[in-house]
Amino acid sequence: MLVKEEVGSKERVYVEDVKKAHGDEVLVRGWVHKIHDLGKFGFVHLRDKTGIIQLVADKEILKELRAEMSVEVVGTKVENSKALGGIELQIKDLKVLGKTYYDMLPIAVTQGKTKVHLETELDHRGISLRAPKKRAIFKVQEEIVTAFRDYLRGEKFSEIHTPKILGTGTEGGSEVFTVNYFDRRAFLAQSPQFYKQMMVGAGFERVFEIGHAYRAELHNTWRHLNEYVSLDVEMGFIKDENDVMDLEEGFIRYLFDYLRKTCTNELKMYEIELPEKVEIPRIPLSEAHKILLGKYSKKSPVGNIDAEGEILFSKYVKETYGSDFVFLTEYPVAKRPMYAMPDGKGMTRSFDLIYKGLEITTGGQRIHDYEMLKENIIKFGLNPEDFDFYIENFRYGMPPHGGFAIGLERLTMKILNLENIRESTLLPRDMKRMTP
Ligand code: AMO
Repeated sequence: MLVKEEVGSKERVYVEDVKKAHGDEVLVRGWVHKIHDLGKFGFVHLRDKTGIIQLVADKEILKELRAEMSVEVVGTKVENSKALGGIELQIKDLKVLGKTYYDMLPIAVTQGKTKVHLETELDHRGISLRAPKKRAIFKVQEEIVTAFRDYLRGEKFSEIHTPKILGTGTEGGSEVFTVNYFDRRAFLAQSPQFYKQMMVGAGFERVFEIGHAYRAELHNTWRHLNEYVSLDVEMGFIKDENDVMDLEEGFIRYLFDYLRKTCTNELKMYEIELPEKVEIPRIPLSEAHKILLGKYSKKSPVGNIDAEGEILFSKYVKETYGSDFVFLTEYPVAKRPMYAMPDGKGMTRSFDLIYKGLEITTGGQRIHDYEMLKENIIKFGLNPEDFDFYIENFRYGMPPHGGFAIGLERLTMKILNLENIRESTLLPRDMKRMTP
């Protein structure tokens, strides 16, 4: 009975479809999730990408099975109210597709929460991700990306793909990786900032990109990665930065509705109830500073807010407005990049979006006037010639424009209330990790 060459010529049925599949017999494929040996027979849980189903196996089959081997099974459907999903398969034929070679699994896949150190989990990603609760994180992440794409396409945005190897840094500062590019030095893109603006001017008007960004930050924290996925947006013909915030707020609403529909089980696993109503207050940074000082005796760095401030201010916003989100606006010129549009009062038309105590977005209106941009680059102590390719785009009628970027891993982490950004990163790159 065991290890037949050909189990059957039937078409494979995914676990979630077994109940509604035609006929009494079905063919399923997947991994041996759990084995419960009762002597004369036993129960085996089979896991595929859609779920887990109970199989009833006889003694002969049981003795051949090991946890996590991959198998193909033809079984007869039997209703059983005690089984997962109310149905089980009585094994008729079973074929081992992928053997196992281990003494002990490095991670217990069957536990809801793998009880190992995060680093061990990351060392063995190919097996740790098999745990349904870990897999769920990336189902949610996949749906965030889909929602982002669907929402923006619905708003007439075009998807673009820009280079990650650059001749100059984008965001400035020291947080840029250098790479050898033949006989020259090149940089890894810190963001698609210049290119997304360029494409607005190139007639695309509204663009978005889902791509990697690189930051040589010397921060080994729960919220920093050295390579992350940036959900970038740029739109032309805006009135001011409020149009950009309106767009992002619209996306968050769309996203939550979308996740409620597509990730019901995953959200349940993490006991997450996404709010039905999303209305995000917009508060100037200076006001946030006053509130932090008055209410929590918390001093903030000039022109910014630190990690502790973000957490405290989120608490205040939740209590006062009932919102998990807050836009902080009116950041000072000196604290924003040279492309940020000044408001004429020493501040910029830029903002951050804080979600449950963590910055997940920076955005704003950009300078679109050629002369003003050139002057600003000089004011920032930079050489306009180094940005020739960028500022050239501003000579030919660049419309007023603005945009934002969301860190995908940060957004995923906060939606699911995870503690460390590495949990919502498939294969994290941080100061210590370059494998797997
Ligand atoms: P900023 O540098 O603030 O802005 O980055 C935007 C968002 O990207 C995410 N992020 C990170 N996530 C994980 N690890 C990191 N080291 C990291 N650095 C940034 C955060 C952050 O809010 N060009 C502008 C965006 C714009 O104005 O359109 C920019 O890159 O979620």
